[in-house]
Amino acid sequence: MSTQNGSGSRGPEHASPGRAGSILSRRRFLAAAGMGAGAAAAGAGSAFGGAVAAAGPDPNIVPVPEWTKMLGAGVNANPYGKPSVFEKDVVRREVDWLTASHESSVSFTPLYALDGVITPNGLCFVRHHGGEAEIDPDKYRLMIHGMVDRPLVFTLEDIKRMPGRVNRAYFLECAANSGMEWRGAQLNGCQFTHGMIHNVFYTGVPLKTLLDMAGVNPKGKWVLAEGADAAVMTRSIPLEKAMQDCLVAFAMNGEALRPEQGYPVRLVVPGWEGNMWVKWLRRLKVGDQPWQQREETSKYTDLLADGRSRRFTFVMDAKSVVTSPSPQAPLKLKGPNVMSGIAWSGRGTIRRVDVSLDGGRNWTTARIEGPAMPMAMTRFYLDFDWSGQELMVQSRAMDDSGYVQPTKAELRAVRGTNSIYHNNGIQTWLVRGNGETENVEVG
Ligand SMILES: Nc1nc2c(c(=O)[nH]1)N[C@H]1C(S)=C(S)[C@@H](COP(=O)(O)O)O[C@H]1N2
Ligand SMILES: [Mo]
Repeated sequence: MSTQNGSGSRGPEHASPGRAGSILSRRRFLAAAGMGAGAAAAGAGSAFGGAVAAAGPDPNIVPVPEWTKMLGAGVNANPYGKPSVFEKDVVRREVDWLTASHESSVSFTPLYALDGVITPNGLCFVRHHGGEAEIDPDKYRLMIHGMVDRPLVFTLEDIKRMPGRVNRAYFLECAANSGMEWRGAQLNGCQFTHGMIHNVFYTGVPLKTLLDMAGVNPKGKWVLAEGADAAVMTRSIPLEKAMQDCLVAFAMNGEALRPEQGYPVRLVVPGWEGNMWVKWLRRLKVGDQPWQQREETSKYTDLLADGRSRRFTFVMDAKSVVTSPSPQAPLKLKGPNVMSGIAWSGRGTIRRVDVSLDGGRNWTTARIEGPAMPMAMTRFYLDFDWSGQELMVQSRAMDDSGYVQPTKAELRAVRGTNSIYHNNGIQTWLVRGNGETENVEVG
């Protein structure tokens, strides 16, 4: 960062978000950080703990560290690379009381520690109903049958040599994400309140390609997808969606699917609830009506206040969360800070994210940074100045269909509190004067 950027006139370039804090422009940041012209003397009140003299640092201020005085490990010390040992706490976590067994359970993505838009493969949350199937790729088979002209069986090699392979980034969100929060703030960390989501680049073949090879009967309206795991996870997918953008994927982020994500083949159902993304995909059957499987009737269905249920709520509505600060990522320093968060929508592309520092009274539009792709996780930032006052941090996503993420109160007014699934209400984090951050709700 050059000190020259601090010179020049100071325009009224910062917008006030209200009482709770102030938004930083780059120029104001340099001034606040003591990096502007005229603030170059050592220790001149820098928010970054000591600027150095304009003549350059005294080499003795920073002694040669121990790691410079010896040879490091060889290039192949880890044939499959691992994160730094100092990042050992950045892991998936379970919530002990949530489920009765580890085989039918969920581990959560450590969103608070991640940045950018792609979830690293080893940190993608895992949701199993019958444990992880271990499938020999040579013995893997995918069958297409039902209302088709030619029932077909594919090997993995068949799928990999099909024409028309694509790469697409999509979020996968379990419909139960934030489900524990329907009746009030409960879990202290965005890993647990929002961590049933991941966003990776899939490589695969459009499901349409396979269905066209089999020749769908004109009466065919639904596709049944079945997994090869002990749970035999089975879901009905409208043929229209199957033909539109579903993928039969064999790779994530450039490498083979991880076993816990469905190796060697999983179904990708962009923008729709995670449960439909059948892992260890074994069978696709074409029919003229839905099969009314357990996971699309008694489960993944929203029970309303009057006892009726919403039927087939497949699309995941727009949602967002501030990942830092958050309970597992408290604010550490006063002065310049970067608020970071994610937004996504199953209806399309995230167009705008607004952030509030005072519990929803005043809003400022955040900076969307990096690719904003349809039905994919989108990153937003707000550069802000924290003087140590209490904050009530919120974010509100808007997508290109015009949909605006609702408050939890708005959501409950329509859906009641019987439901577990499809909670996309606005999250509030209370940041205390010491930086500690808590999951709360505003009335
Ligand atoms: N075969 C099979 N597919 C499955 C499941 C399962 O238990 N078995 N769980 C579903 C659920 S509920 C979700 S939310 C997603 C989770 O995908 P992930 O484990 O890659 O995060 O997979 C879905 N596909
Ligand atoms: Mo799920």
